[in-house]
Amino acid sequence: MIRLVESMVGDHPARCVLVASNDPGAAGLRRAAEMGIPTAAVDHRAYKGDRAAFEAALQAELDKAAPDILCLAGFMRILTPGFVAQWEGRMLNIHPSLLPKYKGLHTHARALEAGDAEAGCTVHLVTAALDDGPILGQARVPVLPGDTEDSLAARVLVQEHRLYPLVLERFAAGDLTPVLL
Ligand code: NHR
Repeated sequence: MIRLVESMVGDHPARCVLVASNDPGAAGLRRAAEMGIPTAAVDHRAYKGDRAAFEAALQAELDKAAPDILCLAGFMRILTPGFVAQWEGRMLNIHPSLLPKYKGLHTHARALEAGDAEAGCTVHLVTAALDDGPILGQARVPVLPGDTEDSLAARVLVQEHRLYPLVLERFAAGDLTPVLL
């Protein structure tokens, strides 16, 4: 969850004001806390399939932190149209495929199964339709002989860590033209 700042501090126009997860054991919560960044854990399992109730609890945490931009990363709960509408145009996701290829789950297995020569990741705006929003950036990697799901995922992850901050930097400055790595 990101807040824009009036003037650049360091080398990035955005500041992280909250790290939130549906998994109380997520490593990112611990790392954020170590860095002094506020955290929130909203465990979806407590809401037993009631997505709207889960999202209301999440929204309450977001209201407290008042971010300008949400960045989903490894967030695996499909969001309802009502929640998406609250944040539309201000919510980004990074997805581990070269969209529009392989929306949804098991992207690396599907790329290997198809015999693709290239894989990668995409940052896109989140809309009600899954992995379907406007593309803000993509990074490509080769698929190598002998690749497994894990080896390909690891190669893509290196690029995810390059791509997301770059896209966010441009998005925060109002630039929606795609970043291609
Ligand atoms: N919500 C909306 N409305 N639109 C998008 O584009 C979204 C979204 C929520 C998450 C991330 C996406 C990904 O990058 C994302 C994009 C979860 C699933 C899924 O099927 C699919 C895509 C993504 C995230 N989730 C199952 C569910 O029932 C649970 C799967 C599991 O727990 O393993 O929510 O990959």
